[in-house]
Amino acid sequence: MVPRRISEIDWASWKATELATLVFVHRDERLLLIHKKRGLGAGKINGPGGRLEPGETPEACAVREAQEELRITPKNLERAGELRFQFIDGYAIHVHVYRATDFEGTPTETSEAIPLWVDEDRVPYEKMWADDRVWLPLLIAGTPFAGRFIFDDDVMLDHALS
Ligand code: 8OG
Repeated sequence: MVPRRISEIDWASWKATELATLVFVHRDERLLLIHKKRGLGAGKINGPGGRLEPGETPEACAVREAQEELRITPKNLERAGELRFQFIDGYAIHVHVYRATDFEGTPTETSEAIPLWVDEDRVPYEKMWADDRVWLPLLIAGTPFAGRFIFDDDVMLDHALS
């Protein structure tokens, strides 16, 4: 059966196809976002991030992805929350989300992303993944979160947040 509701999945035995990270630099009431040029979610606004390489820790992945996508090194990463996504085609991704208040380097456009600073109260949710408006306000407020989501392509069918 293809699950379309959160309650139809046994989350205790749920396994992700892939692990990934996101990192949001949050400084002076602004967030450093990216216009993503390629990969899953190309064309959307997001935070820098991507999938783990073999043997890599989530934190190391978050730093590497920010370096590759924006040429910056985020400093003093804090765990902000985690997100579990089940797509109805069977793909599943588990995302560890980090927040950083400092970074080294200058945000620079790369082949993967264009940097974008936004005011924390003007986040362009209409250009982001549908779930982001559920949990990004918690990251901005400094409240830990754990979210579970079911997607059909990029349409969010159901979610639960704790
Ligand atoms: O390697 P690639 O860049 O394609 O990895 C996918 C990235 O997209 C990874 O950083 C995790 C992130 N991502 C999802 N789903 C969602 C989502 O619903 N919201 C946000 N903000 N990011 C997501 O895979």
